[in-house]
Amino acid sequence: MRAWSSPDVPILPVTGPVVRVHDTASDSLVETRPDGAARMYVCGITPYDATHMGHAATYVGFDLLNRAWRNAGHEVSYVQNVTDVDDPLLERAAKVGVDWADLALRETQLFREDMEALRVLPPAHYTGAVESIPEVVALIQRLGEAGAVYRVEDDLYFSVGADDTFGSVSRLDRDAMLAIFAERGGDPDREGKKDPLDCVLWRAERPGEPSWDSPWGPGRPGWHVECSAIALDHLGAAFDVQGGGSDLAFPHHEMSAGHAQVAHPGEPFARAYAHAGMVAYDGEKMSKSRGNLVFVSALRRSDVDPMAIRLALLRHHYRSDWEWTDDQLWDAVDTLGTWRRALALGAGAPSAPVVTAVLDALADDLDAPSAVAAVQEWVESTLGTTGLADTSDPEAAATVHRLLDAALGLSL
Ligand code: 5CA
Ligand code: ZN
Repeated sequence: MRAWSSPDVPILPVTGPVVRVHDTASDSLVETRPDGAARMYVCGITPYDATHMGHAATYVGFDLLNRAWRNAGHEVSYVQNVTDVDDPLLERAAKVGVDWADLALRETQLFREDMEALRVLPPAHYTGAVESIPEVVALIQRLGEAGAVYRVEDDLYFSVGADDTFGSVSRLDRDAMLAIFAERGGDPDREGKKDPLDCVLWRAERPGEPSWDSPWGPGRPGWHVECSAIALDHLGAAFDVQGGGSDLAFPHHEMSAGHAQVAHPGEPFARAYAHAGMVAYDGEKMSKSRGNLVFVSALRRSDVDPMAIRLALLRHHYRSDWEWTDDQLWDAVDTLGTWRRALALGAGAPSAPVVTAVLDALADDLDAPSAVAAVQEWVESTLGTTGLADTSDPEAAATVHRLLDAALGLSL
Protein backbone atom coordinates (compact mmCIF):
# COMPACT_ATOMS: atom_id res chain seq x y z
CA MET A 1 0.00 0.00 0.00
CA ARG A 2 1.09 3.55 -0.61
CA ALA A 3 2.03 5.51 2.54
CA TRP A 4 1.78 9.30 2.57
CA SER A 5 4.30 11.84 1.39
CA SER A 6 7.17 12.84 3.60
CA PRO A 7 7.77 16.41 4.70
CA ASP A 8 11.30 17.70 4.22
CA VAL A 9 13.16 17.36 7.49
CA PRO A 10 16.02 19.79 8.12
CA ILE A 11 19.35 18.31 9.20
CA LEU A 12 20.52 19.75 12.50
CA PRO A 13 24.10 20.92 12.98
CA VAL A 14 24.46 18.90 16.20
CA THR A 15 23.84 15.22 16.90
CA GLY A 16 21.30 14.26 19.56
CA PRO A 17 22.04 11.86 22.42
CA VAL A 18 21.33 8.12 22.63
CA VAL A 19 17.56 7.63 22.72
CA ARG A 20 15.90 6.03 25.73
CA VAL A 21 12.31 4.81 25.80
CA HIS A 22 10.12 3.18 28.39
CA ASP A 23 9.79 -0.55 27.79
CA THR A 24 6.55 -2.09 29.05
CA ALA A 25 8.08 -5.57 29.24
CA SER A 26 10.74 -4.53 31.76
CA ASP A 27 8.83 -1.52 33.11
CA SER A 28 11.99 0.53 32.80
CA LEU A 29 13.69 3.07 30.61
CA VAL A 30 15.94 1.30 28.12
CA GLU A 31 18.59 2.69 25.82
CA THR A 32 17.87 1.90 22.20
CA ARG A 33 20.98 0.47 20.53
CA PRO A 34 20.16 0.07 16.86
CA ASP A 35 22.62 -2.04 14.89
CA GLY A 36 22.35 -0.48 11.45
CA ALA A 37 19.07 1.29 10.86
CA ALA A 38 16.76 1.68 13.86
CA ARG A 39 13.82 -0.66 13.26
CA MET A 40 10.34 0.33 14.43
CA TYR A 41 6.92 -1.19 13.94
CA VAL A 42 3.89 0.84 15.03
CA CYS A 43 0.45 -0.71 14.84
CA GLY A 44 -1.71 1.12 12.33
CA ILE A 45 -5.39 1.96 12.22
CA THR A 46 -8.42 -0.20 11.62
CA PRO A 47 -9.88 2.03 8.93
CA TYR A 48 -13.61 2.18 9.66
CA ASP A 49 -13.81 5.74 10.94
CA ALA A 50 -11.79 8.94 10.80
CA THR A 51 -8.58 9.63 12.73
CA HIS A 52 -9.38 10.98 16.19
CA MET A 53 -7.17 12.83 18.66
CA GLY A 54 -6.25 9.58 20.43
CA HIS A 55 -4.88 8.05 17.24
CA ALA A 56 -3.15 11.32 16.38
CA ALA A 57 -1.50 11.49 19.82
CA THR A 58 -0.16 7.95 19.45
CA TYR A 59 1.24 8.47 15.94
CA VAL A 60 2.72 11.87 16.82
CA GLY A 61 4.29 10.20 19.88
CA PHE A 62 6.08 7.59 17.78
CA ASP A 63 6.97 10.23 15.22
CA LEU A 64 9.04 11.83 17.99
CA LEU A 65 10.96 8.58 18.34
CA ASN A 66 11.53 8.43 14.58
CA ARG A 67 12.84 12.01 14.68
CA ALA A 68 14.94 11.51 17.82
CA TRP A 69 16.68 8.56 16.16
CA ARG A 70 17.32 10.55 12.99
CA ASN A 71 18.68 13.43 15.01
CA ALA A 72 20.94 10.96 16.83
CA GLY A 73 22.39 9.98 13.44
CA HIS A 74 20.45 6.76 12.73
CA GLU A 75 18.61 5.78 9.66
CA VAL A 76 15.14 4.58 10.57
CA SER A 77 13.33 1.63 9.09
CA TYR A 78 9.70 2.24 9.96
CA VAL A 79 6.83 -0.15 9.25
CA GLN A 80 3.13 0.28 9.92
CA ASN A 81 0.14 -1.90 9.07
CA VAL A 82 -3.46 -1.16 8.16
CA THR A 83 -5.97 -3.63 9.58
CA ASP A 84 -7.99 -3.50 6.40
CA VAL A 85 -10.01 -6.60 7.19
CA ASP A 86 -11.21 -7.38 10.72
CA ASP A 87 -14.45 -7.75 12.69
CA PRO A 88 -14.98 -4.06 13.63
CA LEU A 89 -14.49 -2.94 10.02
CA LEU A 90 -16.87 -5.60 8.65
CA GLU A 91 -19.45 -4.82 11.36
CA ARG A 92 -19.38 -1.08 10.64
CA ALA A 93 -19.56 -1.62 6.88
CA ALA A 94 -22.57 -3.90 7.29
CA LYS A 95 -24.26 -1.46 9.66
CA VAL A 96 -23.94 1.54 7.37
CA GLY A 97 -24.51 -0.48 4.22
CA VAL A 98 -21.26 0.21 2.39
CA ASP A 99 -18.77 -2.18 0.90
CA TRP A 100 -16.13 -3.01 3.53
CA ALA A 101 -13.28 -2.57 1.02
CA ASP A 102 -14.54 0.87 -0.05
CA LEU A 103 -14.87 1.95 3.58
CA ALA A 104 -11.31 0.81 4.30
CA LEU A 105 -9.92 2.62 1.26
CA ARG A 106 -11.76 5.83 2.10
CA GLU A 107 -10.75 5.95 5.76
CA THR A 108 -7.17 4.96 5.01
CA GLN A 109 -6.94 7.84 2.54
CA LEU A 110 -8.32 10.27 5.14
CA PHE A 111 -5.75 8.97 7.65
CA ARG A 112 -2.95 9.62 5.14
CA GLU A 113 -4.12 13.20 4.71
CA ASP A 114 -4.34 13.69 8.48
CA MET A 115 -0.83 12.32 9.00
CA GLU A 116 0.53 14.54 6.25
CA ALA A 117 -1.13 17.61 7.74
CA LEU A 118 0.35 16.76 11.15
CA ARG A 119 3.80 16.27 9.56
CA VAL A 120 4.11 12.70 10.78
CA LEU A 121 6.94 11.02 8.87
CA PRO A 122 5.57 8.15 6.77
CA PRO A 123 6.61 4.52 7.23
CA ALA A 124 8.84 3.02 4.53
CA HIS A 125 6.41 0.10 4.37
CA TYR A 126 2.71 0.75 4.87
CA THR A 127 1.15 -2.67 4.58
CA GLY A 128 -2.43 -3.88 4.65
CA ALA A 129 -3.61 -7.13 6.19
CA VAL A 130 -5.18 -8.18 2.91
CA GLU A 131 -1.99 -7.75 0.92
CA SER A 132 0.02 -9.69 3.53
CA ILE A 133 -2.05 -12.87 3.45
CA PRO A 134 0.82 -14.87 1.83
CA GLU A 135 3.14 -13.86 4.72
CA VAL A 136 0.43 -14.67 7.27
CA VAL A 137 -0.11 -18.12 5.73
CA ALA A 138 3.65 -18.79 5.75
CA LEU A 139 3.92 -17.76 9.40
CA ILE A 140 0.97 -19.95 10.44
CA GLN A 141 2.61 -22.87 8.63
CA ARG A 142 5.81 -22.27 10.54
CA LEU A 143 3.88 -22.13 13.81
CA GLY A 144 2.18 -25.38 12.81
CA GLU A 145 5.57 -27.03 12.33
CA ALA A 146 6.48 -25.88 15.82
CA GLY A 147 3.35 -27.59 17.19
CA ALA A 148 1.69 -24.32 18.21
CA VAL A 149 -1.45 -24.52 16.06
CA TYR A 150 -4.70 -26.47 16.45
CA ARG A 151 -8.17 -26.45 14.99
CA VAL A 152 -11.47 -25.57 16.58
CA GLU A 153 -14.04 -26.50 13.94
CA ASP A 154 -12.53 -24.87 10.81
CA ASP A 155 -10.70 -22.07 12.62
CA LEU A 156 -7.02 -22.23 13.54
CA TYR A 157 -5.82 -21.27 17.01
CA PHE A 158 -2.43 -20.37 18.47
CA SER A 159 -1.45 -22.21 21.64
CA VAL A 160 -0.15 -19.55 24.00
CA GLY A 161 1.50 -22.36 25.97
CA ALA A 162 3.92 -22.86 23.06
CA ASP A 163 5.68 -19.59 23.96
CA ASP A 164 7.38 -20.12 27.30
CA THR A 165 7.79 -16.38 27.71
CA PHE A 166 4.06 -15.73 27.21
CA GLY A 167 2.97 -12.90 29.51
CA SER A 168 6.32 -11.15 29.51
CA VAL A 169 5.25 -8.20 27.34
CA SER A 170 2.25 -7.03 29.36
CA ARG A 171 3.30 -8.63 32.67
CA LEU A 172 -0.35 -9.18 33.60
CA ASP A 173 -1.50 -11.98 35.85
CA ARG A 174 -3.77 -14.61 34.38
CA ASP A 175 -6.99 -13.23 35.85
CA ALA A 176 -6.30 -9.82 34.40
CA MET A 177 -5.44 -11.40 31.04
CA LEU A 178 -8.70 -13.34 31.00
CA ALA A 179 -10.76 -10.25 31.77
CA ILE A 180 -9.04 -8.03 29.20
CA PHE A 181 -8.97 -10.72 26.52
CA ALA A 182 -12.76 -10.87 26.50
CA GLU A 183 -13.02 -7.07 26.27
CA ARG A 184 -10.57 -6.72 23.40
CA GLY A 185 -11.72 -9.09 20.71
CA GLY A 186 -10.79 -12.42 22.38
CA ASP A 187 -13.07 -15.43 22.89
CA PRO A 188 -12.05 -17.03 26.20
CA ASP A 189 -15.30 -18.99 26.47
CA ARG A 190 -15.26 -20.76 23.14
CA GLU A 191 -15.59 -24.50 23.52
CA GLY A 192 -12.85 -26.72 22.18
CA LYS A 193 -9.97 -24.38 23.01
CA LYS A 194 -7.00 -25.81 24.88
CA ASP A 195 -6.43 -22.62 26.83
CA PRO A 196 -9.06 -19.86 27.07
CA LEU A 197 -6.33 -17.34 26.15
CA ASP A 198 -5.44 -19.03 22.85
CA CYS A 199 -6.14 -16.66 19.96
CA VAL A 200 -7.36 -17.06 16.40
CA LEU A 201 -4.75 -17.31 13.66
CA TRP A 202 -7.03 -18.10 10.74
CA ARG A 203 -10.77 -17.55 10.79
CA ALA A 204 -12.65 -19.79 8.38
CA GLU A 205 -15.08 -18.13 6.00
CA ARG A 206 -18.45 -17.13 7.48
CA PRO A 207 -21.51 -16.38 5.35
CA GLY A 208 -21.38 -12.85 3.98
CA GLU A 209 -17.75 -12.28 5.01
CA PRO A 210 -14.83 -11.85 2.61
CA SER A 211 -12.34 -14.71 2.43
CA TRP A 212 -9.10 -15.75 0.80
CA ASP A 213 -7.78 -19.18 -0.13
CA SER A 214 -5.38 -20.91 2.18
CA PRO A 215 -4.07 -24.44 2.77
CA TRP A 216 -6.85 -24.70 5.42
CA GLY A 217 -9.66 -23.54 3.18
CA PRO A 218 -11.08 -20.06 2.59
CA GLY A 219 -10.89 -17.60 5.46
CA ARG A 220 -9.10 -14.52 6.73
CA PRO A 221 -6.22 -13.75 9.10
CA GLY A 222 -6.63 -13.24 12.82
CA TRP A 223 -5.71 -9.77 14.05
CA HIS A 224 -2.53 -10.51 16.03
CA VAL A 225 -0.83 -12.67 13.40
CA GLU A 226 -1.29 -9.89 10.87
CA CYS A 227 1.12 -7.69 12.82
CA SER A 228 3.65 -10.45 13.58
CA ALA A 229 3.75 -11.45 9.90
CA ILE A 230 4.13 -7.88 8.60
CA ALA A 231 6.75 -6.90 11.18
CA LEU A 232 8.82 -10.08 10.69
CA ASP A 233 8.61 -9.75 6.91
CA HIS A 234 9.97 -6.21 6.77
CA LEU A 235 12.06 -5.94 9.93
CA GLY A 236 13.02 -9.46 11.01
CA ALA A 237 13.00 -10.55 14.67
CA ALA A 238 14.50 -8.54 17.54
CA PHE A 239 13.73 -5.19 15.97
CA ASP A 240 14.19 -2.13 18.15
CA VAL A 241 10.74 -0.90 19.13
CA GLN A 242 7.20 -2.21 18.83
CA GLY A 243 4.81 0.67 19.39
CA GLY A 244 1.13 1.36 19.85
CA GLY A 245 -1.37 2.63 22.38
CA SER A 246 -1.45 1.08 25.86
CA ASP A 247 -4.69 -0.69 24.96
CA LEU A 248 -2.61 -2.89 22.64
CA ALA A 249 -0.17 -4.24 25.24
CA PHE A 250 -2.56 -7.10 25.94
CA PRO A 251 -3.64 -9.13 24.13
CA HIS A 252 -2.38 -7.68 20.85
CA HIS A 253 1.33 -7.16 21.43
CA GLU A 254 1.58 -10.13 23.77
CA MET A 255 0.10 -12.43 21.10
CA SER A 256 2.09 -10.97 18.19
CA ALA A 257 5.26 -11.41 20.24
CA GLY A 258 4.21 -14.95 21.12
CA HIS A 259 3.80 -15.91 17.44
CA ALA A 260 7.13 -14.38 16.48
CA GLN A 261 8.99 -15.97 19.38
CA VAL A 262 7.69 -19.45 18.57
CA ALA A 263 8.66 -18.94 14.91
CA HIS A 264 12.10 -17.55 15.85
CA PRO A 265 13.10 -19.37 19.05
CA GLY A 266 15.62 -17.58 21.22
CA GLU A 267 14.94 -14.15 19.78
CA PRO A 268 12.52 -11.61 21.18
CA PHE A 269 9.94 -10.17 18.78
CA ALA A 270 11.05 -6.65 19.70
CA ARG A 271 13.77 -5.37 22.01
CA ALA A 272 11.39 -2.85 23.56
CA TYR A 273 7.62 -2.41 23.68
CA ALA A 274 6.60 1.23 23.94
CA HIS A 275 3.04 2.23 24.73
CA ALA A 276 1.30 5.57 24.40
CA GLY A 277 -1.26 6.67 26.97
CA MET A 278 -4.96 6.89 26.23
CA VAL A 279 -6.64 10.16 25.31
CA ALA A 280 -10.09 10.61 26.80
CA TYR A 281 -12.96 12.90 25.86
CA ASP A 282 -16.12 13.53 27.86
CA GLY A 283 -14.69 11.48 30.72
CA GLU A 284 -14.00 8.28 28.80
CA LYS A 285 -11.33 6.85 26.48
CA MET A 286 -11.88 8.35 23.04
CA SER A 287 -12.95 5.41 20.92
CA LYS A 288 -14.70 4.61 17.70
CA SER A 289 -16.94 2.15 19.48
CA ARG A 290 -18.07 4.72 22.10
CA GLY A 291 -18.36 7.54 19.60
CA ASN A 292 -16.90 10.28 21.88
CA LEU A 293 -14.62 11.57 19.17
CA VAL A 294 -12.78 14.68 18.04
CA PHE A 295 -11.59 14.17 14.48
CA VAL A 296 -8.39 15.63 13.06
CA SER A 297 -10.10 16.01 9.68
CA ALA A 298 -13.06 17.92 11.17
CA LEU A 299 -10.69 20.42 12.80
CA ARG A 300 -8.77 20.76 9.55
CA ARG A 301 -12.02 21.47 7.72
CA SER A 302 -12.72 24.24 10.26
CA ASP A 303 -9.43 25.91 9.25
CA VAL A 304 -7.58 24.96 12.43
CA ASP A 305 -3.81 25.12 11.85
CA PRO A 306 -2.61 21.47 11.98
CA MET A 307 0.53 22.72 13.74
CA ALA A 308 -1.68 23.91 16.61
CA ILE A 309 -3.23 20.42 16.84
CA ARG A 310 0.28 18.97 16.91
CA LEU A 311 1.43 21.41 19.61
CA ALA A 312 -1.66 20.65 21.72
CA LEU A 313 -0.70 16.94 21.55
CA LEU A 314 2.98 17.60 22.27
CA ARG A 315 2.09 19.33 25.51
CA HIS A 316 1.25 15.92 26.97
CA HIS A 317 3.87 13.27 27.56
CA TYR A 318 3.17 10.41 25.14
CA ARG A 319 2.87 7.93 28.01
CA SER A 320 0.35 9.85 30.07
CA ASP A 321 -3.41 9.36 29.96
CA TRP A 322 -5.13 12.70 29.50
CA GLU A 323 -8.37 14.29 28.44
CA TRP A 324 -8.80 16.38 25.31
CA THR A 325 -10.55 19.73 25.77
CA ASP A 326 -11.06 22.35 23.09
CA ASP A 327 -9.42 25.09 25.15
CA GLN A 328 -6.08 23.22 24.87
CA LEU A 329 -6.31 23.70 21.12
CA TRP A 330 -7.05 27.44 21.35
CA ASP A 331 -4.24 27.81 23.83
CA ALA A 332 -1.88 26.14 21.35
CA VAL A 333 -3.07 28.53 18.61
CA ASP A 334 -2.14 31.49 20.85
CA THR A 335 1.22 29.96 21.76
CA LEU A 336 2.12 29.42 18.12
CA GLY A 337 1.25 33.07 17.46
CA THR A 338 3.76 34.12 20.14
CA TRP A 339 6.41 31.72 18.85
CA ARG A 340 5.97 33.04 15.31
CA ARG A 341 6.43 36.62 16.58
CA ALA A 342 9.72 35.65 18.20
CA LEU A 343 10.91 33.76 15.10
CA ALA A 344 10.06 36.73 12.88
CA LEU A 345 12.67 38.83 14.68
CA GLY A 346 15.56 36.92 13.11
CA ALA A 347 17.88 37.58 16.02
CA GLY A 348 17.07 36.16 19.44
CA ALA A 349 18.34 34.68 22.66
CA PRO A 350 21.28 32.25 22.15
CA SER A 351 20.04 29.12 20.41
CA ALA A 352 22.65 26.58 21.56
CA PRO A 353 21.02 25.98 24.99
CA VAL A 354 17.55 25.45 23.54
CA VAL A 355 18.91 23.06 20.90
CA THR A 356 20.56 20.97 23.61
CA ALA A 357 17.54 21.11 25.90
CA VAL A 358 15.10 20.03 23.20
CA LEU A 359 17.26 17.17 21.87
CA ASP A 360 18.02 15.95 25.40
CA ALA A 361 14.36 16.03 26.43
CA LEU A 362 13.23 14.09 23.38
CA ALA A 363 15.97 11.49 23.73
CA ASP A 364 14.83 11.01 27.34
CA ASP A 365 11.69 8.96 26.68
CA LEU A 366 10.27 11.47 24.19
CA ASP A 367 9.66 14.16 26.78
CA ALA A 368 7.90 16.64 24.49
CA PRO A 369 6.40 18.76 27.31
CA SER A 370 9.93 19.57 28.57
CA ALA A 371 11.05 20.31 25.01
CA VAL A 372 8.10 22.64 24.51
CA ALA A 373 8.88 24.38 27.82
CA ALA A 374 12.49 24.96 26.69
CA VAL A 375 11.26 26.56 23.46
CA GLN A 376 8.82 28.72 25.42
CA GLU A 377 11.69 29.93 27.60
CA TRP A 378 13.73 30.87 24.50
CA VAL A 379 10.70 32.71 23.07
CA GLU A 380 10.20 34.65 26.31
CA SER A 381 13.87 35.63 26.52
CA THR A 382 13.80 36.71 22.88
CA LEU A 383 10.64 38.79 23.25
CA GLY A 384 11.63 40.11 26.66
CA THR A 385 8.38 38.93 28.20
CA THR A 386 9.72 39.16 31.73
CA GLY A 387 12.71 41.50 31.34
CA LEU A 388 14.96 42.86 28.63
CA ALA A 389 14.63 41.30 25.19
CA ASP A 390 17.70 39.19 24.37
CA THR A 391 18.60 39.38 20.68
CA SER A 392 22.28 38.64 21.12
CA ASP A 393 22.32 35.67 18.70
CA PRO A 394 21.83 36.96 15.14
CA GLU A 395 21.19 33.45 13.75
CA ALA A 396 18.89 32.30 16.55
CA ALA A 397 15.57 32.32 14.75
CA ALA A 398 16.86 30.29 11.80
CA THR A 399 18.33 27.68 14.16
CA VAL A 400 15.21 27.42 16.34
CA HIS A 401 13.05 27.22 13.24
CA ARG A 402 15.04 24.18 12.02
CA LEU A 403 15.05 22.67 15.49
CA LEU A 404 11.25 22.90 15.83
CA ASP A 405 10.82 21.27 12.46
CA ALA A 406 13.41 18.48 12.82
CA ALA A 407 12.81 17.51 16.44
CA LEU A 408 9.17 18.34 17.14
CA GLY A 409 7.69 18.25 13.63
CA LEU A 410 6.46 21.84 13.99
CA SER A 411 6.97 23.80 10.80
CA LEU A 412 6.28 27.45 11.61
N1 5CA B 1 -5.39 -1.83 13.81
C1 5CA B 1 -5.19 -2.02 15.22
C2 5CA B 1 -3.74 -2.16 15.56
S1 5CA B 1 -2.96 -3.44 14.64
C3 5CA B 1 -5.78 -0.88 16.03
O1 5CA B 1 -5.71 -0.92 17.23
N2 5CA B 1 -6.38 0.09 15.32
S2 5CA B 1 -7.13 1.34 15.99
O2 5CA B 1 -7.59 2.14 14.87
O3 5CA B 1 -8.10 0.90 16.91
O4 5CA B 1 -6.06 2.14 16.80
C4 5CA B 1 -4.93 2.69 16.14
C5 5CA B 1 -3.90 3.15 17.18
O5 5CA B 1 -4.46 4.22 17.96
C6 5CA B 1 -3.51 2.06 18.18
O6 5CA B 1 -2.13 2.17 18.48
C7 5CA B 1 -4.33 2.39 19.41
O7 5CA B 1 -3.70 1.96 20.59
C8 5CA B 1 -4.34 3.91 19.33
N3 5CA B 1 -5.52 4.49 20.02
C9 5CA B 1 -6.81 4.16 19.88
N4 5CA B 1 -7.60 4.90 20.71
C10 5CA B 1 -6.76 5.73 21.39
C11 5CA B 1 -6.94 6.75 22.39
N5 5CA B 1 -8.14 7.07 22.84
N6 5CA B 1 -5.84 7.39 22.85
C12 5CA B 1 -4.60 7.08 22.38
N7 5CA B 1 -4.36 6.15 21.44
C13 5CA B 1 -5.42 5.48 20.94
ZN1 ZN C 1 -1.04 -4.33 15.40
